[in-house]
Amino acid sequence: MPEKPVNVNSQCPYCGVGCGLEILPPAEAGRAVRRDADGTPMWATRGDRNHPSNLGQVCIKGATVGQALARGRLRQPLYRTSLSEEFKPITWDKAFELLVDRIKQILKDKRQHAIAMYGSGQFHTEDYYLAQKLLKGALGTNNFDANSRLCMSSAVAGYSRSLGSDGPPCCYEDLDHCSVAFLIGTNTAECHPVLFQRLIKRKKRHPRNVSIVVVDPRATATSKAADLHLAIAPGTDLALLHGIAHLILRDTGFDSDFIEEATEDFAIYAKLVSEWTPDRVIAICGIQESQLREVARLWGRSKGVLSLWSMGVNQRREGTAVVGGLINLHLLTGQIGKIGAGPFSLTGQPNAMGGREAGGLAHLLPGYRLVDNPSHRAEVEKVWRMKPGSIAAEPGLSAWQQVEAMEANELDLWWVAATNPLVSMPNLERVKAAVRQCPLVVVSEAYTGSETADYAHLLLPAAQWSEKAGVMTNSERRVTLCPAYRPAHGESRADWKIFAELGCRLGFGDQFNYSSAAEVYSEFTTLTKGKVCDVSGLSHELLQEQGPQQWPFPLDSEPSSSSKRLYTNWHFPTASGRARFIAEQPLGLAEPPSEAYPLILTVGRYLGQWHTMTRTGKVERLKAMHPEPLLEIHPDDAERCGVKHGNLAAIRSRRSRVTAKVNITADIRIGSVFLPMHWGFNQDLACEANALMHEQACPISKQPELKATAVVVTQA
Ligand SMILES: Nc1nc2c(c(=O)[nH]1)N[C@H]1C(S)=C(S)[C@@H](COP(=O)(O)OP(=O)(O)OC[C@H]3O[C@@H](n4cnc5c(=O)[nH]c(N)nc54)[C@H](O)[C@@H]3O)O[C@H]1N2
Ligand SMILES: Nc1nc2c(c(=O)[nH]1)N[C@H]1C(S)=C(S)[C@@H](COP(=O)(O)OP(=O)(O)OC[C@H]3O[C@@H](n4cnc5c(=O)[nH]c(N)nc54)[C@H](O)[C@@H]3O)O[C@H]1N2
Ligand code: SF4
Ligand SMILES: [Mo]
Repeated sequence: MPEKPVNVNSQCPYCGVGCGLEILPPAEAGRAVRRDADGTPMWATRGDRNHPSNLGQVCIKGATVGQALARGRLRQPLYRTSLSEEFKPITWDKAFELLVDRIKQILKDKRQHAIAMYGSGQFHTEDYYLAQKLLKGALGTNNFDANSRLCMSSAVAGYSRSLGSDGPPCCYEDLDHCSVAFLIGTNTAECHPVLFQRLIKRKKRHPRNVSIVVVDPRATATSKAADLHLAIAPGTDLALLHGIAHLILRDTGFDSDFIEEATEDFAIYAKLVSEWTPDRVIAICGIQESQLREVARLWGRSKGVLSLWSMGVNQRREGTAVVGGLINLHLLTGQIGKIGAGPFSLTGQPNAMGGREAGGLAHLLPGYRLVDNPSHRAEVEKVWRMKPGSIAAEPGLSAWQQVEAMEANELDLWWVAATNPLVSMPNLERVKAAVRQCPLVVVSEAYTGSETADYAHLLLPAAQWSEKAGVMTNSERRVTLCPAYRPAHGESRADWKIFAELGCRLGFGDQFNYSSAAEVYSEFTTLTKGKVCDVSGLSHELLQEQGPQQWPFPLDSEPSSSSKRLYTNWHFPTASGRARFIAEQPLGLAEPPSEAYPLILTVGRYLGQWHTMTRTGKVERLKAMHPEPLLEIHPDDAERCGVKHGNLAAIRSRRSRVTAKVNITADIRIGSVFLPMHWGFNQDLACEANALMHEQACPISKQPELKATAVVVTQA
């Protein structure tokens, strides 16, 4: 065991709901021991009744995670000098020597910005934190970005612009109290199932107390439970939000006390939305006026409006503006900082929130600090015990900028950890060509066979969740300790340990000398003192003894006494203390349909699969749920394109072509088609949806528009 197990409760390592799991040892009284293919005993999981975030509930992924941990693991470091060679095993010692030699050479040439790391919301906070200290502190480059750039960065930017800081202000209990749940760009039923069930249970018990509105171009398992489904045209969300505001203002549903006391820039916003008349909005969005009126009535006249959003909003070239547009409605109606109300981003990955706290994006530093703020840099350097000026003053390369840098031969070392970008990045053919040009590609990975490993020179075996201790923060700002309860496979090591060892070997022995993850966490928490995301009162020990805790949790807080909601006093962390209205004109899609590419492809998720399927693809029950990727297409479009149900179709964009079996369904809007993101090029039924997608991104959040690209569909 890497570390002594501290208890057998943990947080689910899949989605950002962050359910508490109770872990049952293989030989739990009276149960037959299930064994994996390699004979490893399998641990079972069930919902933890004492975890406040899920109260014992769990979905099929969390319930089967134990079956995904041991199969097909990477067990030792592998190396090859060029991609045309086979990998050969090397020792950790050799692997570190190789890294140290290369990095020292790069630093000697003053090319520190030729090093970049691409990390993940599936890191534990300790992994994230030491990656920041290694890159931004020891190496002097801010080129650390994470897959959160493809996921939550529009939410981060949107919260910061409107409210003055990142940080979702709500909690899951708000689902039990809201009178309207406004679900926009989220297929909650499949992607955040335990939260969805909580809402549905309430709706069934008290159907008149809560209305559910879903905004999604597709009919999904989520929209099927809604009172009102607005199947808007893809990319028209901001027009819709302005249209709702227009009617709220006109029909006096707004909260003038709140606007006056707690906001700024209202006049300019009111002027902008006055242009967004119902006629204009319904024409752009493709909905009926009665639907628009109904949703505006619900917003303007209800006690508590809770809006939930995810990738349909964030993955837009105007993602930050759409988040702003949504928060505007909360400010306009005073629906924030109170029970059952507020703008609530549903985080995708289990620790994307912890990543934000630890500064895990190229423009951030730990404790919600910013790279381009000199006093923030100085505060961090002090805690890191690094020379003043160690942290570079400019933000580093974002995810896509790292690809562009490889294209321009500006990166000498690209290190990918806990993400599989050769499936999940947009414009995959361009990514492949760029990565091939990078002289040293390092991939830290838990399993064999990932697509990104095919492009690696040095492959480092990672100990994953269950084999390493660490903490994760879920969507409602709740921090859970995830103990190590299984031995690591082969020679695999925790990501933070790899970063710490490299730091020591690069000559920063004092700064990277940690004996446990608890010690790493303890240093991190000091950097959050006095910040919005204050966790200075937390420690592994406290979390182990008292269970999961929500932040803010300043030093000397009483366990479970922390505030459940932010901004209850109407005071916001902006310069003026007021929240800001954001007035942006809608832009629509970066790549709208055309004569040659008449359909809009959107790419998303299936309930039983997780991303690139390195784990869920190994669980029989989940495989049986979704045996193959399907192209969803409306009957009218299918007829026009000449494709038949169950046959193969070819889907072509300006960048590439893929094939998939056709599923003709009236659930999808005419003019839109859908593919899942899960099947990368190493899967038996490969369907590289992201080879089709473009990389154009929101200029503020730099989050690519992974939800829409123009395609043409024909018979394969
Ligand atoms: N089962 C499962 N659950 C997961 C994951 C997983 O891989 N599998 N991944 C996790 C992660 S990291 C994330 S980020 C979340 C993502 O969670 P979600 O965002 O809920 O999931 P997606 O399927 O990516 O997209 C959500 C919906 O956006 C809609 N959409 C597309 N275009 C538009 C548009 O223009 N406007 C609007 N309003 N909607 C649009 C799509 O039709 C889709 O139904 O899920 C998390 N949970
Ligand atoms: N078109 C389109 N593209 C998308 C999206 C979309 O909706 N549409 N969604 C985007 C979003 S929101 C996301 S979050 C990304 C997700 O995309 P990825 O992050 O690429 O997907 P994962 O399969 O979760 O990759 C995680 C990898 O880390 C490995 N791993 C697991 N645990 C550990 C560990 O502890 N340490 C290490 N080193 N490795 C580990 C896993 O085996 C796996 O290979 O995809 C993005 N791409
Ligand atoms: S809802 Fe999310 S966190 Fe909860 S068990 Fe399912 S995948 Fe895990
Ligand atoms: Mo995500």
